[in-house]
Amino acid sequence: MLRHAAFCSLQTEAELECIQIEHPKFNAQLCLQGAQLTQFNSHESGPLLWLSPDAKFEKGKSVRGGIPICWPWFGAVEFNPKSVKENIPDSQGAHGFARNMLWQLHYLKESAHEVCIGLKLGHNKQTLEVWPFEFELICHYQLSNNLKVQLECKNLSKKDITLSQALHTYLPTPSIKNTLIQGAHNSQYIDALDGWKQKVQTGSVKISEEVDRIYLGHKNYRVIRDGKNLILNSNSHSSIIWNPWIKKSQWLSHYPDTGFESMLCIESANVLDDYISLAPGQTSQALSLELSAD
Ligand code: TA6
Repeated sequence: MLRHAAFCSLQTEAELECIQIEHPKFNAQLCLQGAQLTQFNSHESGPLLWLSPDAKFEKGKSVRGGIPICWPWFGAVEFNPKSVKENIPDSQGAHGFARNMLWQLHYLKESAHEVCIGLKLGHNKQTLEVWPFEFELICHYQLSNNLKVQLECKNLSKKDITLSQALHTYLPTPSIKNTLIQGAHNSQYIDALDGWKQKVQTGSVKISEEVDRIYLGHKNYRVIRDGKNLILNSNSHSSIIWNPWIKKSQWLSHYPDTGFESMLCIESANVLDDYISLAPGQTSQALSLELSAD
């Protein structure tokens, strides 16, 4: 498919194969590992994603930045509802296996207006050892001046499956101190840094310390920052806002000590009571996000 593509080519970045896209409206980098969009630069609005300056492109490890796909569980296994975690060995790390595995190119459609790329991951010996279900996972990217992502799963098993998931989006900001996140006023959230207490958000979210919060209910966010604002719309009924701040920045992998000053994560998710259940043969309503600037 790529051999005859007008805007896309396969490039090797360290240990990983990535699709490099040079389109009249944007350029982007999409790694086959994890189906991870690592870079997206709109010619109209500038970069819409943050990639760590210390990012490493290593086999079997998610790249620090862009949009890691957390699936079929989000966060630490023990963080999940019983029906999700009962199928996962405790030894497993955070955020599932999909972001560390090699996906296949499923389709590619190019036009002067946009590039649509689909990537697919299916069950295999490795996944079945960790998660005893047959599945087909497809991630659809629709890239133009802005970006749309849709993640859908088909249950190929003969039994119900339950899962949690997130599009773990890293967003750039010129200065975290001058950044406000609108869209969660009066919403309940779980504070992962304060004993998982349930709290209520008053006004915009400001980041002046480590923040790791799971917001409950459907949210669309506007990130007010120096320069163009970012708009992140999603169809999920849970979302996470995260910034590691000073202390955690010093031990996070492939992340500079000052990284917290120029990024934040807003993660479109289906977690806690918003987890996904699929009957045999059922396809999930896609977890979708649309990211733009204005
Ligand atoms: O989404 C927030 C979070 O769960 C944080 O607690 C932090 O661990 C972050 O994800 C990054 O996780 P990672 O495994 O990619 O380093």
